[in-house]
Amino acid sequence: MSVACDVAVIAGGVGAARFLRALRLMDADRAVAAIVNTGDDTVVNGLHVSPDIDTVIYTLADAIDPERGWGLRDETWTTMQSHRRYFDRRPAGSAAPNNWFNLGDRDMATHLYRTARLAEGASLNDTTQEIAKAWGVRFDIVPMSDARVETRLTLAEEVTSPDGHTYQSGATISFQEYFVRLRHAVAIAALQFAGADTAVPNRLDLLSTAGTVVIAPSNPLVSIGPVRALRGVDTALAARRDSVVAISPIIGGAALKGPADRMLREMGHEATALGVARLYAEICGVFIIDEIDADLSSNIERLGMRCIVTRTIMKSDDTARALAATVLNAGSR
Ligand code: FO1
Repeated sequence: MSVACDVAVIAGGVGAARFLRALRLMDADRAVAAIVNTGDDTVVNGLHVSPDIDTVIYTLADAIDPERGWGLRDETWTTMQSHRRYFDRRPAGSAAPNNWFNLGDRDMATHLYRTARLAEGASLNDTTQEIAKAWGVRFDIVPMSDARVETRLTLAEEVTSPDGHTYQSGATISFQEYFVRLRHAVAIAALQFAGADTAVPNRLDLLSTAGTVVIAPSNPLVSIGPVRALRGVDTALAARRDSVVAISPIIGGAALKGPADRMLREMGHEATALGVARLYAEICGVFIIDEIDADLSSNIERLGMRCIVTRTIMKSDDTARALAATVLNAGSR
């Protein structure tokens, strides 16, 4: 069944979740769909974890831990602590509970539910709808595909993780090994989205029928990149380029959170709003940058994009609402 929406947001984790919350603050009745990256998904302790989906749902439910930006507020960690008894008993290479990816006691209920539903044959999309509704979220939260697409990173150097595991230069690892186990403190040489060439995107129709498409202020390479790698996504965006609005996740040459700036440089791009605009020029007609980057505006317009300069750091609810209003005004067709 296809239901049109006013706004479709291509989303990663924290930055996208905050922007979606801004849309909700502005107008809770607007029909909004978020197409969310699942390249970060992982199996931990046998449980299917979808970090970006859960960050979006928990944020929209006002249940997210605001400091960490992931997991639940007022969380407890009893199960995690109880795993410690077994850590030293695991044979090498065992996938039994690790001591570097933290699952809170309450958060775990979400992963148990998702894992059980997937095991009985439900799709990731249906399961996500059920979880979102259970948290009272009215926006349509859509995993980018029901098929497994795995973001993998090739290391540019040898590195030892804080828990003592050494990875050789040239090793290819999962996103969570890079992000959590290695705390993204290692240079990367290559990126791939395994499975993206055959995975069927969910709700591709939204990208054509939505009044406005927004590319959220998320990492352009590992949050937006996996969605764009799916067949038909870039073509659908390019066909309605003038009403696709992107918000730069790079402000003053740095990412607000996470390794996007370093990663851009390592992958041969400029770590500025202009560098991100270049990555989006074919698929996006309006590019929103922060006031601090106003001097980049004319170079961005030379790429054939309309550039809007405004406050993009959603420090207060008022700034968040104002950003959402600017984005929607700019992208309505
Ligand atoms: N991020 C961390 O830095 N450390 C963790 O132990 C961790 C656990 C975790 C559990 C569930 C979940 O939904 C997210 C979690 N994250 C953790 C965040 C997450 O891995 C990353 O922020 C995203 O993948 C990046 O978008």
